[in-house]
Amino acid sequence: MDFVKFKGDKRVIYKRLSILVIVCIFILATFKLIPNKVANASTVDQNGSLKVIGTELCNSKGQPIQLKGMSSHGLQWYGNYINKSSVKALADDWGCNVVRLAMYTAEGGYITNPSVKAKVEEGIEAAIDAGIYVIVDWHILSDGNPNTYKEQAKDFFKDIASKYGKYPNVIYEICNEPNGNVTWDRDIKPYAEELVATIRAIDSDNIIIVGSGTWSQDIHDVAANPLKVSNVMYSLHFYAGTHTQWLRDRIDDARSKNLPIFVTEWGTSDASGNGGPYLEESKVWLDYLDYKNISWVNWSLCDKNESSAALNPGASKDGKWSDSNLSPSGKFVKERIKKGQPDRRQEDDKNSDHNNEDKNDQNNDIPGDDVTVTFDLAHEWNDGYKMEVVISNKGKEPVTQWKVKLKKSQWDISQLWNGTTRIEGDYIIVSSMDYNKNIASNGTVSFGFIGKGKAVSEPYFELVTN
Ligand code: DCB
Repeated sequence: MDFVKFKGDKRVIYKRLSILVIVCIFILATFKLIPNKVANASTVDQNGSLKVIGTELCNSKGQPIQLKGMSSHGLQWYGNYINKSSVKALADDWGCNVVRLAMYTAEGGYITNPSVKAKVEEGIEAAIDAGIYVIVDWHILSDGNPNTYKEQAKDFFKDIASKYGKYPNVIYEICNEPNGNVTWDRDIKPYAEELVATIRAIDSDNIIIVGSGTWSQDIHDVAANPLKVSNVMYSLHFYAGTHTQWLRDRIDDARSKNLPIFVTEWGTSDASGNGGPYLEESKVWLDYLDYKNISWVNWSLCDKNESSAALNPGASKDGKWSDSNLSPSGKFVKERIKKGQPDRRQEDDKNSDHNNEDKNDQNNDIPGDDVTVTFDLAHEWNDGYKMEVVISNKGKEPVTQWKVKLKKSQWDISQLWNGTTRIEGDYIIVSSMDYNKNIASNGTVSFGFIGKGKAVSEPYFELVTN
């Protein structure tokens, strides 16, 4: 047999092959064609340019994304806590996918001390290096009317957009907290229109976030008269000791009017930045924001002796913080950021028995078919959950279109992505989008949704392909 004859030469062939392999490795290594370590794809590598679809902040594929991270304190005071190594620690150790750079205009900030802009640029570059999103915050506060320094704001954002607008990382926040005798219709909206036009002349698509009256709580005024531009969101700020259910209700109202909300600043303290920390109410707030998939950024990364500060006095500036360097607020917030990152789910699974893959995954093969549908409970809250549905084509032929039929009685879906839905009698029909209708042989696609209440453990479904 040919095979037996070949067997006689095998050792020689293996020897030659192994010499060849060694030579190849040597050449590849010499010319640095083999990376020392394959780096994990960063948040921004994975999600790219953000866009706003309806009320949702979405990644470049149109999937909703929730950003969570820390805000600096005033950079003129606590800028030392923003540098390459601290921002990398926020990304890697805390799981932050966003950082906010609070550049005060007044109180010794940019207007009298323009050199603080160098810190903003250092922070942007640190975020780009760490692969996370970065909010450039024009932090008006004691200067309650954004028009006070409008010309300076335009020049500032022109410069930032020219230098960094090409990076998907950058998000512009054009007026932190208007307050005092200012109204949306008369003061803030015209300011925002002018700033948006200024930024859009240079950067056509990065997200712009706009504040509202009463320290960015008056989103109802915005919902009644929003800007007519794309990729714009509106900030909502809260402090757990001061703002409670009534402000969450206001978010629900605004979202029902299609207003996209981003919590670019919140604290565990009262509205002064001190008092408390009110961790019970903070938990209610964060559960609510997770449930609604609303992005948030916590005030603040500094070691000031106030309860909203995440670090204890004297904590180092380089991000190497032990637990004893974290304040009660810092510990609570870090925990919540880590917990909420979907790419850390496997780690979390080890510590939680209710999130067990085997129990929650329903892998139901269709008899006589090579395409499977898997329901994966990605997250659970008290009164809701996030479900990922993966359709895998294990056959040799590509699938060119698919539909999944679900039972209406089993789900109370509040939002769904990567598919379109329609109701047919007792069923919800989820159909493919243009961009995910094809499933190659051995390929997968997925859609996902947020549901209210408890997820059923053995969902009914029917799959229709091609
Ligand atoms: C916001 C500001 C932020 C401020 C925090 C907490 O202000 F955006 O700059 O941070 O919320 O008040 C605090 C710092 C202090 C610092 C002070 C002044 O934590 O260390 O001394 O800024 O620079 C808000 C938010 C809400 C309300 C009031 C304020 N409110 N406020 O609802 O009444 O007056 O600053």
